[in-house]
Amino acid sequence: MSGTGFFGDTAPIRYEGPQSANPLAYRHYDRDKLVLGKRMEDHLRAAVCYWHSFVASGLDMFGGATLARPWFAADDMAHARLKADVAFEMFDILGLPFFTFHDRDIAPEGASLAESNRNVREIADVFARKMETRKVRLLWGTANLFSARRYMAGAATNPDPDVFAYAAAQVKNAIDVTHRLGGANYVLWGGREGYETLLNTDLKRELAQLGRFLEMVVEYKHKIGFKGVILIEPKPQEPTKHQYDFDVGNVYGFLAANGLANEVKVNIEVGHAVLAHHAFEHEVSLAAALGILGSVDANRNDYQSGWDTDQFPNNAPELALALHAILKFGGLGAGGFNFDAKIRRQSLEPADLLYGHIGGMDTLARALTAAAAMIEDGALDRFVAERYAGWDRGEGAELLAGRRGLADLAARVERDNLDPQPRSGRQEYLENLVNRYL
Ligand code: XLS
Ligand code: NI
Ligand code: NI
Repeated sequence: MSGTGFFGDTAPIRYEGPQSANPLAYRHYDRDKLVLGKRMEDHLRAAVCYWHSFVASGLDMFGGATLARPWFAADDMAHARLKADVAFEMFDILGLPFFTFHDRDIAPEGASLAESNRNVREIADVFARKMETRKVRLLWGTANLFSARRYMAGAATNPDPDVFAYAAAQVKNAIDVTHRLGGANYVLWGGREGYETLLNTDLKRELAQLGRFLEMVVEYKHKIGFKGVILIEPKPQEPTKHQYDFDVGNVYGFLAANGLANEVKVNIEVGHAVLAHHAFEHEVSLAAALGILGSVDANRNDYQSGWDTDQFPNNAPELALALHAILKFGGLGAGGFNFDAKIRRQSLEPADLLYGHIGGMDTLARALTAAAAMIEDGALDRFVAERYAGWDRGEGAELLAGRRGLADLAARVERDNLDPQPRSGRQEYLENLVNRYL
């Protein structure tokens, strides 16, 4: 036993293959295995998130904390350091290449924002020292602009410009820290950027405020030379009734309206797609088509509950189509798969944190393998390519290029007595085909 002893004498998790019955081994995640010529680790770029693993206490609407953690004893810097020690011990055990955090996850709030920001920077120094001797890197940092009472009516979209200013000061510090730690991205999730009722809300103003805030973030990123990607994380509701960053399509419209579609991408969360009544692969494919696919928050939702249950992914067939879309797009680039997932409140043991991540990794690895088989076989992509082949040549291509107008088409259809014949979409055939790769 070494370090804090929180995980006892647990050795680093290794790949043991699908036959292994060891619950503390990867059965499918084989980090160096080449998939389509690239290491699994480099495809998935998986991250442990700080908030669910080291901050969440098991509390829900009907009951308090269930998880006992030594660093919950006091909300001070000493306990924040202990929390960091345990976090890095878990990164070592899991051997995943990245982590993510909110400013408020890592350090206690002080008596003023200056003190809070100082606390965050101090723990970031602790991280930086730990990262010197390790391979683990920061996938993204973010600021918590939703928990504190001051943000109850929004951060950037607050009716009070002082709250906007306070949020800006908090975000500046979080970007500085992310930059200093070499973060690959910076995330903005607008948990309170929305409204409860139009009776007290000036929606048009709030949208303008949100646009200006984002513009300031992009300006600042360039000013300090931060090379990471700015990501918006869409979510339709919860905590607010109506959230402005509803889904990928909404975020794209907002970015385009503010001239930021080339500057900002999206971090798509599986459970948020579900809350927006979309399939996850729809959100991924739409973002890829619009050129704003950035990163993924990997989790799953309970389909009956109607809220964001943030469970670890454990259904590979369900994720395979999204992985297929990501592979077709050429991968996530600077993005990755962040486990925005928490163990259940009855999962009391430290090992439960490991089981959640191990299962999540194996699920992603299986989905990746199936998606790679889809790509290698090519039958799915060929079917779609053939279905649209008419647009690649002749009049289809001329049309898209803008060289035909309504009158030209009307003349041709009448002249040739055109009578298009529908062709089967073959959904069942394709569904069966997908099942062969799983
Ligand atoms: C909440 C969001 C949050 C973001 C980071 O639903 O998923 O955890 O990922 O602020
Ligand atoms: Ni998330
Ligand atoms: Ni979420």
